[in-house]
Amino acid sequence: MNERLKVTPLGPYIGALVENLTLAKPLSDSQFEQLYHALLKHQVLFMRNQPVTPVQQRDLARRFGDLHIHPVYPHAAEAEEIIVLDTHDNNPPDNDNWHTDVTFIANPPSGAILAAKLLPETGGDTLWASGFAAYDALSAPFRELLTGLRAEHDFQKSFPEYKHRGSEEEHARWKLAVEKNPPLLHPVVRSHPVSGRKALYVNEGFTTRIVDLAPKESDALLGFLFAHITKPEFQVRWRWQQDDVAIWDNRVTQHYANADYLPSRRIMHRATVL
Ligand SMILES: O=C(O)CCC(=O)C(=O)O
Repeated sequence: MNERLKVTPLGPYIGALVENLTLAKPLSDSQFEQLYHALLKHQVLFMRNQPVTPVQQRDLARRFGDLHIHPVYPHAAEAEEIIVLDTHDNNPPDNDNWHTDVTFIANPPSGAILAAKLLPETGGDTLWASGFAAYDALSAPFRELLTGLRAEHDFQKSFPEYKHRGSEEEHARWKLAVEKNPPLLHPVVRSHPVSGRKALYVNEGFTTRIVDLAPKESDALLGFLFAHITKPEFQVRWRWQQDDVAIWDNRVTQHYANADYLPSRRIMHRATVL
């Protein structure tokens, strides 16, 4: 059997289409290794026509590492490691902001796997941006200015209290999550733990301030960095089809889920790898 994956880049900086594999079945070591290397290189991979059950998705994600269980998002009945993002008029999407997943913990997830389960007729695209490309595009003096700076990341910035008052149970879960996840610091520029390559590592979803600067300096710098990282040059945009799967390197990318499809419903399943 030919186990060579076909990997086609979708642009110069980020994103590739991967063909010739079936994610519902356990991957051989060779397939996994090719997939992993493609992920390191392209940062986000897309695969068409991959109907995976929550258990199959969880098992695939476990090949990459231990899995994170989200403190507030609901999960699939069959697997608590699979977040269900079921959005519609009564549960509007909340991922229409540029974010890196779960940077409110000390060791944020290394990656994630997202599967398209139910799609609107049109809209609902997702965009990813490369922190490598954004960093590389900065001038040398500006990179120097960023070196050593630390930024605060706060769970409540993306999960504010008013959105979690739907029921007493929901509010109690939110309060526990806030207690367990106080704001913490990450470097503004981080090095990829495998390649050592530097990437910009602030995201609008969770980053609140640069603690080494005066508040006005921090606001101005974050404003610039949030705008800079979302330049179209550093992005790839994916138009989902039913049963598409995306896998991304969460250490050096951020993403934005377009919320342009209401009142249609959209369901995505996410596994998050620590
Ligand atoms: O629904 C999507 O396309 C992306 C979901 C997302 O932003 C996330 O899982 O963090």
